[in-house]
Amino acid sequence: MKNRIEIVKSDITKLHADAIVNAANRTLLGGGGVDGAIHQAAGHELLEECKKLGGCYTGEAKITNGYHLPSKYVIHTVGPVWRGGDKGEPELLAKCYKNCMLLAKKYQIHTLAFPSISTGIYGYPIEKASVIALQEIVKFLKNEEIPEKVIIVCYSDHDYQIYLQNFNRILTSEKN
Ligand code: AR6
Repeated sequence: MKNRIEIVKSDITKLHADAIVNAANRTLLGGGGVDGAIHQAAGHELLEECKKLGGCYTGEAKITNGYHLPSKYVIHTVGPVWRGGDKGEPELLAKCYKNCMLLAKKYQIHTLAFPSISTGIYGYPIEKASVIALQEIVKFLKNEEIPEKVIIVCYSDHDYQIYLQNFNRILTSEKN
């Protein structure tokens, strides 16, 4: 598992992966944060394609081309807004990761890069969200060969350290 998951500190729009994931909103028509950065780097063609998709429910995912991005595809998913944690947020966040990986499998995407979904504007606490993200990715990769590799892209050093610590914790607990 250790060689199929990589945690990096980077700007996801610069990444050369087969697909990058966008933490979008239900309109799929762009926004701030990583969504804004992806639309800006991909160019207006991405918005044109997104307009045809009819939005996306929270926890679901839809795929488009990557246009001017170094990645071939963008998988758009809509994370839950944090409302205290007892409004289904953990299940919805887990669904985001799972549905993105199911699309990656369908499209034979070998390298898939995720940002930290919901932990920016949507306010999901990073400590809790990172555990869900990692557990869901580990669970999926255990049963599937594609995607071969998942890259988790952290934007801040703080987030990077939390993901690394929790990843090591999960790997250690798996060995025992
Ligand atoms: N590369 C990698 N990660 C990034 C980048 C980047 N270029 N830019 C920001 N992040 P957010 P959300 C990190 O707010 O919480 C949008 O308006 C950021 O530091 O982008 O799911 C959408 O349209 C944070 O760790 O997404 C929605 O309305 C993570 O990406 C709403 O925000 C997610 O933060 C979605 O909110």
